[in-house]
Amino acid sequence: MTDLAAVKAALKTQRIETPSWAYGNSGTRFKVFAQPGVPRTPREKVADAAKVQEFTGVAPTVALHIPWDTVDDYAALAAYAEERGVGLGTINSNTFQDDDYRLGSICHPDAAVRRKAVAHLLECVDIMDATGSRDLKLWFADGTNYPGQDDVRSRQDRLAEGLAEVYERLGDGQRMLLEYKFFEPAFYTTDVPDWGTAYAHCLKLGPKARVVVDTGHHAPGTNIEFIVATLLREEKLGGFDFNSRFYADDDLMAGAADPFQLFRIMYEVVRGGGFTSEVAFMLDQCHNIEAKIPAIIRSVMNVQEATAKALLVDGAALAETQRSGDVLGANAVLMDAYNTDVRPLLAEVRRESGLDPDPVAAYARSGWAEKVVAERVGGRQAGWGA
Ligand code: PSV
Ligand code: MN
Repeated sequence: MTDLAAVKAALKTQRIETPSWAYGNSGTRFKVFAQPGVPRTPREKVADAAKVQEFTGVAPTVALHIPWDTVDDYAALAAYAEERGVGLGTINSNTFQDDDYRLGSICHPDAAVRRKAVAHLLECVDIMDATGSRDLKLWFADGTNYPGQDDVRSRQDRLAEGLAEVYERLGDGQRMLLEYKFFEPAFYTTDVPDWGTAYAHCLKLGPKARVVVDTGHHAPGTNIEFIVATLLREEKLGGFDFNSRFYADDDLMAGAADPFQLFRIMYEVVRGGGFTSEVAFMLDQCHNIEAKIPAIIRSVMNVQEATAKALLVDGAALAETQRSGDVLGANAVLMDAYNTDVRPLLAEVRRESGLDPDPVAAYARSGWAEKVVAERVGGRQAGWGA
């Protein structure tokens, strides 16, 4: 028997961070589609993120991406966010959109380029000081396209050296989250391709360095929940970038492609004691063809649904079936939780939190979409500018 009151209480403490770039225009390498009403400034992105928070109640922070969200005064941006009812969250670095980075950033063969990349990362920590952000999220596009192009081992040495310099700069309470991705944009070797590489670097760096699992960054068929369980056990799971994939790094809505996988991941999180603020639950998505704010609200709800199901797993019954070697019984305990329709439970949780039970409908009724389409005219819409 699961304690419903405890499940509800846990769901009320959940926090899911949304990414500023998900509010801007995005696309593929073939085309970035513009949508009316899309933010033109970091403030407008923050205003949209505040709407997601207003209707879901569990998305109180928005992650920034530097330089896409560069402003003159970060304290002022933080104050504006607070006024709107959200906070500024993780700072994401960008060492992949400059011509100098053609052969890599902190792994580049030229020390001058490496210095430039490290300087950017240090600047991101300065920004964290100003915004009060806890986490610096690092994803490196570094790698090679052809065998022999560069020395794979030396690139690891350069990576370690660059990371160590940034690690030293972290203040009390600040963390470095190292993200891995198995390929793209590099097609032969990637310098941080998997959790093992990220873990090895984080382990050497120290307790402030942790691994971030982007659910879209694995080869097809990878058992992501096993990685999650292992990283949690090693106290090295820093957070998630949730999104869905059918093929590669598709950046679709979390829980859209494989809700069962998301449930299995959340089960390991709950099981491993990771359902705490120590693990950052973030979205990393792009809404290329669908309306952005409702898609982000839907994604937040999908994560909530997977979490609710994970919390509903009857731990005692599972332990007993596992202990007695009851293979089918154990599987049934897990599937019972997964097959539960948790939408009424979440509607209740929302009602009890003073929210509309249907965040998507409430947002649609709010008129925000029409308002921003009318008001955000002129200027240059935000986009990832690929
Ligand atoms: C690129 O794959 C990526 O999606 C990474 O996952 C980062 O987290 C994100 O871009 C923002 O830089
Ligand atoms: Mn990511």
